[in-house]
Amino acid sequence: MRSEKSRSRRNFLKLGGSTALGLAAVSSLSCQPEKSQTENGQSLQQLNPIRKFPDNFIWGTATAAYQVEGAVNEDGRGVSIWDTYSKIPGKILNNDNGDIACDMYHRYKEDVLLMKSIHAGAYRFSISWPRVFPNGTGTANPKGLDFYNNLIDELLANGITTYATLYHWDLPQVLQDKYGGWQSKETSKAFADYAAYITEKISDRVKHYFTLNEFYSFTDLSYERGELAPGLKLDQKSVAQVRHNAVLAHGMAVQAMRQTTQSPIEIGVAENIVTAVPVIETPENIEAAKKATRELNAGLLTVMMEGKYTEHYLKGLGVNAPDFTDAELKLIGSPLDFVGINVYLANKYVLAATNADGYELLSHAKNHPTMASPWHMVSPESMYWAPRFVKDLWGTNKIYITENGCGATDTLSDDGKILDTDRVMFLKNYLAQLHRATSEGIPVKGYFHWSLMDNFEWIFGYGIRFGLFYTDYKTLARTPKLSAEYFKTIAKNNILV
Ligand code: GBH
Repeated sequence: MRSEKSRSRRNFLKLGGSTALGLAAVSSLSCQPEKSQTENGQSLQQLNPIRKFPDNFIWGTATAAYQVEGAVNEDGRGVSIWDTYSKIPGKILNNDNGDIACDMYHRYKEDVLLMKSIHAGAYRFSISWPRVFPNGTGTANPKGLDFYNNLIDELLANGITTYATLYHWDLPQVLQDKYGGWQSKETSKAFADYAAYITEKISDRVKHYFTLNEFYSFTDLSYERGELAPGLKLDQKSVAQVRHNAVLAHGMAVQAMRQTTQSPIEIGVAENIVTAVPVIETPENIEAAKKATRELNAGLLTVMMEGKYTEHYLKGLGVNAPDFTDAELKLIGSPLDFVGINVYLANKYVLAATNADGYELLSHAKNHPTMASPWHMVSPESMYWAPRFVKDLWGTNKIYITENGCGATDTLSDDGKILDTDRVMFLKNYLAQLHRATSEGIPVKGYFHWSLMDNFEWIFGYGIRFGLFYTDYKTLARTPKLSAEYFKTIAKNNILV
């Protein structure tokens, strides 16, 4: 423990030694860089008043339980489908798994200080369902909850607002074995019970909740394409049912949480919205892209916002449409307090068309640039159009960007720095579009960077890094990257730089 600490401190010193990179990663070293930052901050505000974000805009970071916690066999945690899946040879790059990950389970106090050092005012973390309910349902494991209680207390003591995600893909294995996971409404019910339990226990301190994260990933990619846990390749009808059971879980949870909360809370979703972007911003193309965005999300975000499936969606599925009732649709459309969207890219570019749909979807050109993840098309405009269409389509008055960031194979320079100019470039461009949105009055209230630190990147294992902090997976030391300094400058001054 002690040697870990001094190791990370040494790394910090290397980076912090230069005034330009004066990051206060460790509180005891914070005095000097803080001062120059404040002066710097004032001049920034004077120079660029027009670049300010709205007052009280929230700058936070995000992680997910299986990707950072490690400690998979501790304190009574049950097995999740990701424990199982990551152990199947060949599924994960280098056969990596989340057994240790960033070991945040033991290092959360240090990590809260990292957040503080970059002026992150909020933290979006996920709760591991099998830590709290090792068997998915039934008797809770108090030690599992203790970890989150401690984390929450530590965050609040450091002035960091807590945003809890209840499901970030780590389904209890028991529910997969017993019910086929999301193939059954039993899993939806179990999720609602688990969610109700969590709000009952932590709503005295946690006021913001996201039900489930990125439906498409844990439905289609997991049950149809077999790319993510549990790695199934089911038929269309079964997958449509999986999607339906997932949004049903969301709706049931919203209702259940409102019943058990101890005090007023805000509930939303954290969805990887499929974003259609007008390739040329004419009124016709904008209208077409808005229409396309509604249809491209029909089975997930759209039904959660509207409480009904679009005709286009049901027609497209035909006999493969899911089984559902009106009462279920009503639950699925339960009113939310905000909408969270993960924004990484423009999934499609759009032109207006005279066909029946009214739009034409363009795929990315062959040489469209990507970041290190092969799926990650560089498309900063998505950061404007995604929240704009959420507002225009559904009249949402509170939106959070629950994730944005990019992967890289960051390497350390000889003197121990991580000068991730690629990530800084990425952020500058995306945040400029976010600023465009807020300055037009699109009600984005906060931004959570994915991720606080490098972590287990699902099938890419530890091979692709998304952090503002570099994780040394041998020593588990965390070192701020150049992008951490960039984030800090923005978060501290609430201004686009
Ligand atoms: C998020 O997914 C996740 O919430 C987070 O856990 C993850 O670490 C982070 O982003 C970075 O990946 O079939 O070609 O589309 C981002 C959106 C959607 C990206 C599914 C990967 C699969 C590849 N993800 N996509 S593809």
